[in-house]
Amino acid sequence: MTRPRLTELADVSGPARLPDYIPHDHGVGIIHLGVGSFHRAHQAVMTDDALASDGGDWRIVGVSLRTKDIARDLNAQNGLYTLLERAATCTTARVIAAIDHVIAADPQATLAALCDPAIRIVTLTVTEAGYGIERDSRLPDTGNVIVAADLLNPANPEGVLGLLVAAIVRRREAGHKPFTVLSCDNLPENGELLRDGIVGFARSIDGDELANWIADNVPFPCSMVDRITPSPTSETRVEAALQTGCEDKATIETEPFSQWIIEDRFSAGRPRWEAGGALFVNDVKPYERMKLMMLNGCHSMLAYAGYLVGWRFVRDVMRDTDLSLLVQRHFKAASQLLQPLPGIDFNDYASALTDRFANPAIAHETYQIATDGTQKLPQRIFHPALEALNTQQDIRPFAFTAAMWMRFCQQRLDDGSGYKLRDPRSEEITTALGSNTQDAVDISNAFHRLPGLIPQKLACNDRWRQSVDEVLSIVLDKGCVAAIRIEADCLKTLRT
Ligand code: CS2
Repeated sequence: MTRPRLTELADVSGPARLPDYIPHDHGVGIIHLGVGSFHRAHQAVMTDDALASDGGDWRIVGVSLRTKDIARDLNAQNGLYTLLERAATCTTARVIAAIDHVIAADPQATLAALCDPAIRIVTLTVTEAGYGIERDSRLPDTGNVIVAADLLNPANPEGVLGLLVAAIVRRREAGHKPFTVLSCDNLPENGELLRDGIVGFARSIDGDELANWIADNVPFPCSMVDRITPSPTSETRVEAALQTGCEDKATIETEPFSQWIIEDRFSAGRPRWEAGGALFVNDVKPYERMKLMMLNGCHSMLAYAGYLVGWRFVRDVMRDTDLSLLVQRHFKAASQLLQPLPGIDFNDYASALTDRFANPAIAHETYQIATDGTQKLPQRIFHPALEALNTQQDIRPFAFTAAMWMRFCQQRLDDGSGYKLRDPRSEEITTALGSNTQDAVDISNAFHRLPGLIPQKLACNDRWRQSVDEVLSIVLDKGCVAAIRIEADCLKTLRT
């Protein structure tokens, strides 16, 4: 049966819920860099709720910095798409109309849009690797090809830092109010990190005056975002067609849970995102630490270990009795590093995470989470491990994750089948590993020597090194299944 393409709300004929507002009655006010599935399952949805409840000119201009596919699919649908929310027992659908249009891999058009005085907020989900900021110095990463090119030619930027600085400069010259820059990526102190990168970029191209002006005039609130969003599949499209009666090439699926915690510092207003459940606080850091260390840290652990023993989805890992014990161990170790947070019980948080990870309707691939380990593990595993060492807490769950990641970087399963390491530093890792495939200490040394990755104090600590090397040698000698069994058995013995 041929169905019409989803292009107008009037096309929808199924049970999907429609927006409670008329999209074209609202102008744009936000530019979002990185219109992937996560943005469409999270911020765009809360913006849709805010438009419905409070109106305002807050529709979103999406920017896809590198690829053209999402822009092509969404623009062909006037920005409309179906959001499927998959709970364990039922799936519901709604059509989202918050996105006005998407700019596809076009830096000049992006810069022009960023300079539009109607734009009052710039939000970002460009992944941990997409910022081009060196984590230790918090300065622009001159080893990043795009950042280096933008520093040489700041009038024609292509990367995040270059585009934002050029837009801030042009708006200032034109007498337009600065926009607020709101990072929505899983990075610690994401707003402050981005501010430091931007200010550093401005100082490099134009000296202290511009850098100080930005620091004084452009707000960079931090935010914590949370919604588990697997990559859409052909089944997502089939379900969207049932729910809308339309063909939807931009549909996505996600879990029912959604959380956004934001510092309320905006230069020129904001949508009333509270209508979609956003929480505004003075300081996001404690929430961010909780989420990065408990949810994301545990995700990385179960993704590497799970993938290595053949579990394709997170929900499969949660049914593995040994791994599910290690999941609980990780939650506990991470939560012991957190300061109490009023209104939040970390045991309840862990148990809610357990249910979310186990959701049978969510097909979240371990391989998806295993991507970009060098960008994710510092905040999820290495810095927490250092904190655990400094406070005499349990380091083993972090060492176990590090060892599993190192084994994953070898790009082969125990049965010899291969897969691709998706990481911006994959070539460096492969070179560092060389032909060594069996000596745990040598392999661990190679990883610990990678510049700017594992904090020096951790890399030099004997307890940490022994723990990582021990797990890695068991994994290499006995195989991944056995290593996980041994780890879980030790835990059971400790408990009895
Ligand atoms: C995951 C996150 O891919 C990953 O690394 O840990 O994308 C995670 O699903 C989200 O942060 C959940 O909010």
